[in-house]
Amino acid sequence: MTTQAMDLAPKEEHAALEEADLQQRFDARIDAGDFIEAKDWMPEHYRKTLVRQISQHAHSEIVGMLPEGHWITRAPTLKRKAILLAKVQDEGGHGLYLYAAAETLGTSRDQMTAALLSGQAKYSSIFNYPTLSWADVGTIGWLVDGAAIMNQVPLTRCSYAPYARAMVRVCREESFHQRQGFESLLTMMQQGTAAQREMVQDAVNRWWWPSLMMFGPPDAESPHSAQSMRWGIKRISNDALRQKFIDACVEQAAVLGVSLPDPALKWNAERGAHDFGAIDWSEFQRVVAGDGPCNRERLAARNTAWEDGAWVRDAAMAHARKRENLAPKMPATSPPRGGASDLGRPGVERQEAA
Ligand code: FAQ
Repeated sequence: MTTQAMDLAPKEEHAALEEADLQQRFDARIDAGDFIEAKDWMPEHYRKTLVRQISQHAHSEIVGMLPEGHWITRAPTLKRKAILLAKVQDEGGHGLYLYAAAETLGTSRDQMTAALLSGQAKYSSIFNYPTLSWADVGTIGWLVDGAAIMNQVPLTRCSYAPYARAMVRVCREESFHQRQGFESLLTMMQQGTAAQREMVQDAVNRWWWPSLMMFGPPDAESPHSAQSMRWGIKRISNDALRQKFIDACVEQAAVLGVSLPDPALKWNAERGAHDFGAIDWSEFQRVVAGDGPCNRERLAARNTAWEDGAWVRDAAMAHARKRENLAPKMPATSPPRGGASDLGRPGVERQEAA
């Protein structure tokens, strides 16, 4: 061993001991059900897992605006249009809270946006299906928002506090989204024509199976579940949430007067839950891999929106620069603040805004 290596060895040993101590304390906090804040020490794998899940979630909210957005100019009444506008706007807001939560972990919104626009990032498979009729809007509210709530309520107790806090508000709004969808379908089923009732049934037939896929692969094939459950990021497994969702929907479908497109769906008294048919996981894999009915269309729409918004970002950056030049010069104690941080091109670092 060289003299230099001998000098380094105790330092490395010390760092390793310190890391082990931090890891032990982190594990103890997780075991005690404590929340972890952004400033707290956390293992790198925990941080990466959160960025992966939260950014995918944020992208889902943003891409999720597209299928319903298509119907804003086609809504049948002023009331339905106002509700739909508010809902789509809420989804945009959810995306922003979630990007902000992911940013607390050290990944910039520009990096996340770049990953989405290049097709590298995942977002929920459900938003790669088309909205063919007005009944699809109500069905998305009922089933897609319903599945989202089922999955997201446990996330309000997620061990990472900024994500958990964001989810509290998101869930309140998703609850309104689910109710408006159910009420829209109920109106069509109870007061509509035979053609409208058929339209609802057709929409439910098309959205049922993709909604079940929203919960992710079966537990036995989910690579991340075990570790995420250990860390208290996920509180309930993919399969358990899927089952809860199915059980809730059976009762709601009966109230609506629609059937669910699964001949194997049957109450199992022994299990105290419904049995259901096989999910086509090959379809799920295809959609997640980019080959669903609308993947290309969705990505193209997001890229066009990004390009069309360039002038807004440029104008906001120019405004921020102007304000900075006008502001009385203060000794710099912290980096300059102001909306400009989120306004650069994806992948371009922030110095531009300063
Ligand atoms: N689609 O090992 P797991 C909404 C990926 S928001 C695409 O089980 P994990 C609101 C997964 O990412 C809907 N990919 O992974 C709304 C992973 O890929 P990776 C979104 C999926 O993370 C309503 C791989 O498969 N909600 O609807 C899907 O432990 C109406 C292995 O899977 C959330 O994101 C899928 N369905 O569990 C907006 C909630 N499922 O990273 C507009 C938060 C799995 O290895 C209109 N996220 N994958 O490349 C979660 O709870 C979890 O991330 C899961 C997946 C449960 C989605």
